[in-house]
Amino acid sequence: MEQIIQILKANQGEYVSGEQLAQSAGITRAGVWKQISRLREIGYLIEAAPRRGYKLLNLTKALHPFEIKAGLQTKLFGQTIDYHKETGSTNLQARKLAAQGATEGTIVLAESQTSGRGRLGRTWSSRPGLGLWFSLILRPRISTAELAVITVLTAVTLSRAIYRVTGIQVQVKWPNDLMYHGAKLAGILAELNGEMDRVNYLIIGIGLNVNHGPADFPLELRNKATSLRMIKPVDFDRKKILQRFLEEFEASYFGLGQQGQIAELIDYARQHSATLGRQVTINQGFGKILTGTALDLDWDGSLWLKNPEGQLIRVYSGEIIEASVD
Ligand code: BT5
Repeated sequence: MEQIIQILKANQGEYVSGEQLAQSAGITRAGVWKQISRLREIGYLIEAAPRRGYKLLNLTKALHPFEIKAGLQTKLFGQTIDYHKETGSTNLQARKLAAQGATEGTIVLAESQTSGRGRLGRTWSSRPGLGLWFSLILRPRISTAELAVITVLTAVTLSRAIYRVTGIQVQVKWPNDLMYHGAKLAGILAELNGEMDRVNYLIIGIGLNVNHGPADFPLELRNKATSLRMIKPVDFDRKKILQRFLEEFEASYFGLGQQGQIAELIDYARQHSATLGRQVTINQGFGKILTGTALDLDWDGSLWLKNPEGQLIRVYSGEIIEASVD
């Protein structure tokens, strides 16, 4: 199928005969017809005319692995893609693949999730074709104490990719949401398999709302969620955002050991923070609630909070349940 679409793409807008396609792909003409039907199912607009052959009129908007891999400038990330038109949760599927030995950099990608997951058992709304719903398999050679940096790295590289493709500058809400003027644009779900001092694998799940209109969100999210298209009225190419993210992510991830790399990521998160300088309430689970002013991010991604008694507290995990609005 890949070969057929490549030939049609190289001749987009022109007819290519069935004979020529069959010869180039080393299959029969009936085989060509079958593949054309499959490509149409995926969403490519292909015209067929007797005696003239096939003409590609329009590319698919679907996130087909060979569309993603074409032109992707990475060594590892996204070079293996497990693609689903629909799945329960890409994080669950990625965990399954990682447990079976999938290599680092493998991604699981879906057009739609029927039970997309957030943190703490919450759900993630993942409407078909409108967003990027995917999970990365990582096998970082660091201790579990250092993992918070990878969440920062994910949020920062996703923000950068969004900026480079769309020109939209988003804010990073500690520890792992991307926001635009108080509305949630993207969420990150990191799930670990390992022991205290060793990581077997880490799954980083990312949900980014791309081409939603307000009515595409469930009612309860309508004043809390946003999409790139709601920020800037453009039909964005999800493939480009994903490719750019994979490139940014890979460069930063492999640069983690280099001096200055982490500081640079933390600096970006500081500069584009939706949290710092604000009065916040943080739920750490098990009934532990902290309040105070968010002062700064430390080198490992932890948050410095000044509580009402004036004490400085370093917070390693939790989630902000309230934040004052400017
Ligand atoms: C997160 O959880 O923000 C992490 C979301 C990660 C989703 C990705 S999609 C690919 C991968 N596979 C999965 O199954 N999951 C990951 P949390 O901080 O718990 O936020 C969840 C809350 O965000 C929900 O309770 C809603 O209030 C809100 N929410 C749900 N869907 C949303 C959406 N599409 N956009 C904005 N907010 C949403």
